[in-house]
Amino acid sequence: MDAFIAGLPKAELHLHIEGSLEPEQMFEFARRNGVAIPYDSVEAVRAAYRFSNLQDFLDIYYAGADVLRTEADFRDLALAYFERSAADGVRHAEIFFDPQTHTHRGIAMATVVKGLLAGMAEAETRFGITSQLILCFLRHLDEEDAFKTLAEAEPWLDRIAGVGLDSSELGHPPSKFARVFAAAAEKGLKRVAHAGEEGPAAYVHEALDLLQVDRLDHGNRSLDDPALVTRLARSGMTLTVCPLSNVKLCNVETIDAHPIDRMLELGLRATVNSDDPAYFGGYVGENYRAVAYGRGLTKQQLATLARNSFLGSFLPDEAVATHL
Ligand code: ES4
Ligand code: ZN
Repeated sequence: MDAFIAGLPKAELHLHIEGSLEPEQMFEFARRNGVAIPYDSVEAVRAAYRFSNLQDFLDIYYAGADVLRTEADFRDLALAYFERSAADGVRHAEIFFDPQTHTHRGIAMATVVKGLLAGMAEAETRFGITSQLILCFLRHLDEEDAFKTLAEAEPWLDRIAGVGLDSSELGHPPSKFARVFAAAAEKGLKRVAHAGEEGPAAYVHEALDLLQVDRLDHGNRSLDDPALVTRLARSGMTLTVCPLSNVKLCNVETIDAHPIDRMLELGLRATVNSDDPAYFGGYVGENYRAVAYGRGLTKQQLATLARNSFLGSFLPDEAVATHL
């Protein structure tokens, strides 16, 4: 089964590059940048990764990102992610980055984007893995800050595939960003949003109706609303599901109770992704293995999940066809 999973060509559609910062790399970047970190050892960092909800995790994740200072840091971070993912059979990745996490501490948009683009180019040459960038707005910040971020990204928009929405979901509904997403659409950008991770099915409706999303990140809570499930299935909407993340953030009790196969049975175009692999216990291969064993998935179901990842990607149809 492990060999079958590793051999499946996959796309990863839900990955926060800042969430791929491994503790070892955190120490390395801290040392080379002269930044202090509140941990004595790699083991102490890993021990701190126990979360009871999304906010618990976000507090630690934003603190960890403080070691990222230079273009080289962002390049090395991305390259390490692509190397691990390529080993898991990932052929294409559409990666999120959170510019506001960096611009708010004085790191320029150019530093972040140039570093990530350099890592992406090098990964394509070295590992044959293609990739695209998705700029995420932090939803706990206001609309004005999101507009400012979109303006700062203007010089790079021809190299950014789309915009997304992440961070603290409860209390920050998609409606708060309807105008920013409309502006992004006018610039020809794709749109995705985290919705129905901790928030209610109503937030998924808003993401569809007010943000006009091309893809839904998580979307688990859609299962509470049968009419919404029918709508998502009929429209062929892709859900970027993150099994180990769901368990770590206590949105699903155990991996054995994960609804990934129920989603497939309901006709939803579900995919398997790692979200924040350094924090949640594994890269995309580990997520496939977790649901394969936890839910007893068949090879056919696993192949459907992998196929869905290309169908739901932002690759042009001709490129999708080469992966199927
Ligand atoms: C995130 Cl798991 C998750 N949810 C929302 N926002 C995020 N940013 C990074 N990981
Ligand atoms: Zn996420």
